[in-house]
Amino acid sequence: MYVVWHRADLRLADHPALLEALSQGPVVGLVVLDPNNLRTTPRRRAWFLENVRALREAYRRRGGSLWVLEGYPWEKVPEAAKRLRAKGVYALRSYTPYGRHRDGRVREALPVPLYLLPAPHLIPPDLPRPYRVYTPFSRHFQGVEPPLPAPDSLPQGPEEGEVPQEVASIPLPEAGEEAAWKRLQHFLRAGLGEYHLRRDRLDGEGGSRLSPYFTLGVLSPRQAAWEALKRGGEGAKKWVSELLWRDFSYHLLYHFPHMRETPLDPRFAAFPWREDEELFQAWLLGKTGVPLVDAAMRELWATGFLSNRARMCVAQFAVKYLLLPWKRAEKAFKELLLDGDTPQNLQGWQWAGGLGVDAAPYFRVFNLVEQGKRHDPDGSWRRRFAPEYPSYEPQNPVVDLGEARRRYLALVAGQ
Ligand code: FAD
Ligand code: IRF
Repeated sequence: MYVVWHRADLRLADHPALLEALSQGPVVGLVVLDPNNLRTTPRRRAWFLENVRALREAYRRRGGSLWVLEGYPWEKVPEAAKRLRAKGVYALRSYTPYGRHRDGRVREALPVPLYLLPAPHLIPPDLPRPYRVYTPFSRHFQGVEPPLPAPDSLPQGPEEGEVPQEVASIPLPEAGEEAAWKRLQHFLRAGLGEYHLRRDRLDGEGGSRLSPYFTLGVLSPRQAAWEALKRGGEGAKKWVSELLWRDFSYHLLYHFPHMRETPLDPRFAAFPWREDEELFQAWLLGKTGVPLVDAAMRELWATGFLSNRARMCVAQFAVKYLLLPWKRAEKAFKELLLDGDTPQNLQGWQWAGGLGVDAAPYFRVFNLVEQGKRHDPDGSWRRRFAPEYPSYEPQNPVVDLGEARRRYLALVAGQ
């Protein structure tokens, strides 16, 4: 008997560890509900748990079983292995600081081997040479291998543990691999061809909205890139380059774990961030008087999702216009996102905030009125989430945009 331990890979298809374990003998799946991961907002807990439930159903439909245990992995994985008399535990390698720490502790506590197989990234995040700039990193992409099939049937085994119920307070997308696959197919048909032309829309309708699935590994980037490149064209090329940004995020955090606390650009290490609670709350709750920012933050609260363009704008506003403590803003933002992911969110904040990711020039400060007009030309997105504003012009804003911009530029010039 072998254990297949699922973490951020809540799927049966394109799962190298599951197939490898099956080639060795019968398997039982395992998810450990880890308090270190689940200390988060109800919406995010619910999204994770609903996908665990869907994975259990997928195991059952193929005749197999998924154990769900609650506790610290270095206690629960050995417990499962012992009770099942497993000869080994298989999982996909994790590249995040906590994931690596956890896996080290589990390996020490396990009396049987822990086999960690490479997860299907498009570029392995652990490339030995560290890159801080995206383009040279992305050149390591050498085409995509075909994804692995899901097993047709799974060996019968005992089942253990319940998946707790959690109330999300916002509507969630449909959980599970089938739902992710349906959304992928819809995007390939309706969105991929014009992706490069429509991806900047503030309403996010130019993108796939697959990020909540990628974050939990309900869909693998290899499955997505394989299907997109099969269709080909400008849109597919651009879309795969965005999937490579995801791997770039994992690469950055793997090589520079300190970016969790400090900007990659050392000039910002001692930046005079403003600890102003009122300003922070105005930003977080979408009450800044800047229509684009307010529409975006309210959409985030209401839906758990935001387009890439809107994320860039609100992160820039927090960092460059309000000089809010970037780390606190980054964390609060992540807790509201269904796709909130440590490497991608850190990369996004440090990139949009000009804090040292890639070659994003610090002096580039978005004009938030122009951004609104350009990327939501008919104003329908703004009206949906911030209907009190007749246009993208600020109304009693918490800062004067022109002054704040000059203040920021003067501050960075002096660093
Ligand atoms: P699509 O446009 O369909 O792109 C396909 C996939 O590529 C996405 O699902 C995502 O996995 C990946 N991707 C796209 N753009 C990026 C990017 N700029 N960086 C890294 N990966 C990317 N994405 C997250 O998944 N989790 C986060 O916590 C997160 N935080 C962000 C914070 C900021 C400040 C910024 C600027 C970006 C952040 N992103 C994050 C990246 C990006 O905004 C989202 O992945 C994207 O908007 C999701 O929509 P989609 O699935 O329709 O993307
Ligand atoms: N992984 C687990 O193994 N156990 C859990 O309880 C997890 N809960 C999560 C909750 C949310 C909102 C997200 C992700 C998880 N994950 C859990 C996946 C982790 O990201 C993954 O285990 C990673 O390797 C460790 I979003 O940080």
